[in-house]
Amino acid sequence: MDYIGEPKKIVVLGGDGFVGWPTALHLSEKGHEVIIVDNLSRRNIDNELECESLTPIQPIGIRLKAWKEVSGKTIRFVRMDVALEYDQLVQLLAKEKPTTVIHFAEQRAAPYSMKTSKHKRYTVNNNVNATNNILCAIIDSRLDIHLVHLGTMGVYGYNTVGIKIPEGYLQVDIPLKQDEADNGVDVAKHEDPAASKQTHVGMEIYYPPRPGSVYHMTKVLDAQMFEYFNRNDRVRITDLHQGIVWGTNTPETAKDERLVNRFDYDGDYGTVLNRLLMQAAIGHPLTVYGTGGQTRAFIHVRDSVRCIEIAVTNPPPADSRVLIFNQMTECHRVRDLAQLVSSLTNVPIENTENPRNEAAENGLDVENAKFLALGLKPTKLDEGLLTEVIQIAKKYSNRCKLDRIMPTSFWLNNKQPKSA
Ligand code: NAD
Ligand code: USQ
Repeated sequence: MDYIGEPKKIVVLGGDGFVGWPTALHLSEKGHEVIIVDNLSRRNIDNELECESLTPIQPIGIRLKAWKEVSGKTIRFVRMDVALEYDQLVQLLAKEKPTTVIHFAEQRAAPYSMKTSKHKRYTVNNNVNATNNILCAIIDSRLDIHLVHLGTMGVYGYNTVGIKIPEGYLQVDIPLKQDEADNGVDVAKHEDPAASKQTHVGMEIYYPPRPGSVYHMTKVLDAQMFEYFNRNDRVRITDLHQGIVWGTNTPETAKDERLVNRFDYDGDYGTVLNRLLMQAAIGHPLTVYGTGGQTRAFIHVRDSVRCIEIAVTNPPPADSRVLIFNQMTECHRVRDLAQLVSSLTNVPIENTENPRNEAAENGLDVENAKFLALGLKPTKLDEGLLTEVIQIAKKYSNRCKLDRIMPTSFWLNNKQPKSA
């Protein structure tokens, strides 16, 4: 179904990446005008790590040519470093006058962000500057641009709380101490003096952040910048706190081999479910860190692009605070996923020492009512979809570098290699 209504003009920052590329195609398919901006740093990190996407991704020029051939639609590409090339960014916005900017342009791997001080500093510099630049550029452009940012569920942290994680904001009710209540303003004229004073202060605050890596910390800093620039400059912002994305292809990337999406499987960029499925495909023992008691939120890449489309077509009103969605469809414990994959494939599980500094076990329950209310039909993890990813991994298994599967980044200094 094509998008009905006013088509948007959308700049996709980071549109050559794992989520950005299928999103750009999906929005183009729906009739929106799309311009990809990317510095291709992710492709350079492939060179640094000596490990490429399992699927053979084409150079951006070939990708865009293939899309034109397949769909008849044009996506333009601008090579630019959003964290460093501020003037070019302002000029781009002034020239193109987009209705929407989607911001994927960050270093997104938690393990990579913990590798060495160099990687920590790169991740903070790149991510925080990119976000600061895009916010300032929107303000400098004097255009009413809607910024849609990919945040992460990881801003909330993974300590068991016992409540459903709300969508960004938490209602709190703070009891006043006796002296605060005594000095407080009369809330009502009442014969009983004790009852006439305010005893509690209610407010809505950002859910307390508790990032679990330097990468996740940059997303907390992003959220703080959004709060400020939205309050001070009235920038319209949607922040999407996304869970772990799994799967590879979407209906658009599956249209032509040259459009195939990334499939990261290495210890830095491979995320857990795709890693387990790929390991199953080649018969490698399934790498469960620690007890596998970590519970995380997940979303299939097809739903991820749909959620972003929903966010783009439902901007917050002009005077709205930052609109925050939890972009996930289901929660799973790592060991349950491993058991499921193992039972489908007979590949054994191997519990390895956890390279991360994280709770061995945690519960997680997440609110995602906003996307459901706006029409998201969740793609739930099922055997068919798991098998589909295993088939893709099998198809390209000759490209797998076995020595890139085990983790090489550690959260604590005493585990880092000496050369770091
Ligand atoms: P990715 O690394 O595949 O893509 C990011 C893209 O941004 C790359 O193409 C990279 O070259 C580009 N980029 C990075 N810094 C840039 C800069 N300074 N200037 C211009 N381009 C730059 O990552 P992804 O998996 O597609 O993730 C996209 C976004 O979604 C990230 O912000 C990430 O934090 C968020 N996210 C991803 C997941 C996931 O599971 N993949 C889950 C939750 C949130
Ligand atoms: N894990 C294993 N075995 C593995 C890989 C990971 O047990 O082989 C465990 C980890 O210890 C962790 C969990 O699986 O407890 C998730 O790890 P992950 O690498 O799949 O996800 P994470 O590092 O959190 O990062 C990914 C994306 C990031 C995004 C985040 C969403 O790379 O960009 O922000 O998922 S979330 O996890 O909800 O914060």
